[in-house]
Amino acid sequence: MNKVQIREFVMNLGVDDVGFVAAEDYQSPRSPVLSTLMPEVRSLVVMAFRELSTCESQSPQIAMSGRMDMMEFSRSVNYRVAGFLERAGGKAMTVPVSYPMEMSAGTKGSIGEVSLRHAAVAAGLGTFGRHNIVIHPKLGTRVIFTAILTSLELPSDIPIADDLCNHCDACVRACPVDALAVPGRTNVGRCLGNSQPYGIGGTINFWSRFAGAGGEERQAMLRDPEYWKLYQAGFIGFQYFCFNCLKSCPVGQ
Ligand code: B12
Repeated sequence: MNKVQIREFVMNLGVDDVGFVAAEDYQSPRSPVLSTLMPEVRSLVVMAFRELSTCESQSPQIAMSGRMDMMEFSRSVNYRVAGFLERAGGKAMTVPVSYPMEMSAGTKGSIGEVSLRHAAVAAGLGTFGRHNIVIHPKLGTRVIFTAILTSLELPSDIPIADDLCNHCDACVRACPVDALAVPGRTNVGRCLGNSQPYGIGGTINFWSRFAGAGGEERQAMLRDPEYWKLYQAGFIGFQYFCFNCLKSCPVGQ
């Protein structure tokens, strides 16, 4: 099984782009070592999915629904590509868009098992932009990644040497909480508070107040839209209320 055959299979599924990285060329200092996830890993197949125009909607419901459509498609693609690699004699393990993630005080729920940005850059699928996310040469910033870890030996694609960011700072200005003020470092706390108001922080805050509230106040809290939004986020998974740095980027649009 070679890269050309895998590429053909992946692209025929409707994926927007695919790249390859030998395990030794994947470097993400803060992420787990790949062999702790899969001792036999030799390479990664990294796939790029175009984010729909839904990300432009003022309605957070429509915006997140488009992301969920893409995530559902990417899960099915991950499973099918992993099956293809396993039928070819390799072992394969899928890496999701974002969750499940390790949730602990140590990582604060902000470190994935595999850093898909680092994998994408190493696979020649893009370069880091001023917004600290990856810009793809054709799709621009409107791109989401998944990956498959495999025991098949696949050589790395050539990383992109050009800087794909035009340094217009549109993303910096578009961030409502100034989380991109320092180049090369997203202020995670600020970004999280704004983009996932009903995530772990919002949930802890709500239930802490609930624990200290009296009977009537509790009744009122459960009838408040704040609780209804927490309830919805609870079964949706991570629910993003901000796509600004992604949608404001003019590259490729
Ligand atoms: C946790 C997480 C978050 C957290 C924390 C982010 C963080 N610190 O990494 C929060 C909630 C803040 C977040 C926000 C967003 N996220 Co997010 N997130 C993730 C997730 C699940 C894990 C990231 C991780 O492991 N980080 C920990 C380590 C790897 O990061 P780090 O080393 O601290 O970060 C370094 C890089 O940014 C790097 N870096 C920055 N610039 C440069 C330049 C060069 C040259 C180099 C080499 C490195 C480099 O250095 C940073 C500091 O060390 C990934 C999915 C995944 N499994 O990778 C998606 C992911 C990174 N998120 C993504 C997106 C789209 C978003 C948001 C736009 C939200 C949204 N609506 O979707 C915002 C963007 C915020 C921003 N502009 O930074 C996409 C990015 C796609 C892309 N085009 O790059 C990913 C890859 C999901 C996916 N499957 O595609 N995210």
